Amino acid sequence: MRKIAFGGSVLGLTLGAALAAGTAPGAWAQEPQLSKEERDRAKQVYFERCAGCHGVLRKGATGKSLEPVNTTKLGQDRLEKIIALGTDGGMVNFDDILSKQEIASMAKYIQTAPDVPPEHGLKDMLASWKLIVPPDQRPKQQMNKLNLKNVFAVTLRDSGEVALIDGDTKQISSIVKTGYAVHISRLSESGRYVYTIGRDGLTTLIDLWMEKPAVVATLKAGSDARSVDTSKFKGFEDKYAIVGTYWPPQYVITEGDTLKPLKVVSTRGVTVDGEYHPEPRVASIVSSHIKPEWVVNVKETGQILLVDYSDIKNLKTTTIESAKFLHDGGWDSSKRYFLVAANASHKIAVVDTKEGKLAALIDTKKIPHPGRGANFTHPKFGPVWATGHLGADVVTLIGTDPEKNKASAWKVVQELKHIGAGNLFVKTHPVSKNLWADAPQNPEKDIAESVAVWSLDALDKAPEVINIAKLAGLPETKAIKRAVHPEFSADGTEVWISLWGGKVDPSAIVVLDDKTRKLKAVIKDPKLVTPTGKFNVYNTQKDIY
Ligand code: DHE
Repeated sequence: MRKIAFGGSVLGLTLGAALAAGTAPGAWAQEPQLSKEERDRAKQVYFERCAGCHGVLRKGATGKSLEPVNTTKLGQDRLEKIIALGTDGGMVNFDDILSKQEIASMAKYIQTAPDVPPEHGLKDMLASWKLIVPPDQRPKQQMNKLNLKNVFAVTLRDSGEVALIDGDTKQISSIVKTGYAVHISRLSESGRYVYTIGRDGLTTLIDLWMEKPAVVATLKAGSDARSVDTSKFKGFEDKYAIVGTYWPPQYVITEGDTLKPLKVVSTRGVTVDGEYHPEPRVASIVSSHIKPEWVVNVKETGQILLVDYSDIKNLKTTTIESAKFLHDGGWDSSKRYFLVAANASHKIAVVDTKEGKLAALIDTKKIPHPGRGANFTHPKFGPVWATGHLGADVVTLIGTDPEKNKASAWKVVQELKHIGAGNLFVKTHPVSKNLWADAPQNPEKDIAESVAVWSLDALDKAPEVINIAKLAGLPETKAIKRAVHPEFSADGTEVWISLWGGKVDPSAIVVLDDKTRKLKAVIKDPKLVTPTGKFNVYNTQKDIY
């Protein structure tokens, strides 16, 4: 059975696929009954495992609709089987994570009306906001000896923490408590502050100038979130941050150095198909370097918002129609164009942020998943941006230079044969001659534990395949040690790759020399619990990828 798991939740082609197949009308003539305790537990499991793909209101996104009108047609037995065993459509099995009783409860729960979590407006945010160290009590200069440019903020997914690792010595300099199943970190324009977002909406501000970098403010921006960024345009450095939430569907603009919430904007509205959607979640957000603007990608509507933060009282927003469902993306090398995956449409949308217009909508192989993508100059086609795919075994190269390489611009110029489907992240660096791609969601252990490396000047040749788990020399465990998220050091000479095992299994970060592709270091520590994303301060600050 081919299964592509994503995020502990399922990559929704799952129950949805079965639903679309239209199985026999359900055994449940009326809503299944759950005790309060059973319902509370099921609600929690749904949030932790399912909502990411299927939506809080279960209207479907990357995963299809799980509304009772659909699920009751399948009936209890079939739902239990799907949840336990997964499907060929892409849903993972949950029989290794959930007990039989929990699976039965989940099957019942999704046949009942969805729970609607409370809204979370400015008043709630202000009540949750904690200013732990006010700006005037913070250091006036860097108080530690870290080479801040080369610090890595590492997501410790299942412990809800971020490890700050000194890239020069490979030592953990601090571990800070963040939100539940913490997702990404971004940097302020100055490189002083790290902003981290937890899946529970807890936003954490870390001051790297303190003797021991620590949390100086937190804000609960909602109950479900994935994205955060800062104001990077000249004159607005470190002034604002923006947090996008899945629930409630909205974004909040905050003060950059305190996280004090200033303005909340709903993203509820009409999809590119002209239909109202009650839960259009904020997916990726990037910050322009050429204008006082954020690019806010709204998943369910397929609308890309250019939010002008120069006057937040009179907020001006350009709404650009693209395709559903928007997920992750990054800048081209000129930082004028932003490329984002509309993953369920198998397309990449390109926004020209200088003109404030859609530049192109490009068809690709199944489920593009770029992370932020990778930029380099192709020997034949000029500047290109690369994306991998969850649903296909290729890395797609798209031309990004409409001025000097017009014939290649916004076209798929090459598809590199990858080691398998299930890629999440690709990466290169301006000084590197290599393109690195992972495949952590591939069902085959060997593939999921490996990365592929192409030489940029020999892209027609098969990539070198490196088994990262074997290199690390960790003890054998049942859980796959997914090799995930290549990230470069600030000088572009090293590639860091996480080995993401089970919560109680040993994990590690493996550091390779980019030029020789040989092992340089293995960072192991019992405190490194499920490391996934790694954000090098300088590369994240400057959007180098
Ligand atoms: Fe992510 C980025 C959403 C599962 C690791 N992830 C993003 C972004 C979004 C997103 C919207 C872009 C943020 C931005 O740029 O502003 N991710 C989701 C989900 O909805 C999903 C599918 C399911 C869920 O329930 O969360 C999901 N993501 C995962 C994982 O399971 C991963 C692999 C491991 C983990 O740590 O949870 C994971 N996502 C990441 C990483 C990035 C990311 C490392 C940042 C990539 C980068 O280089 O910028």
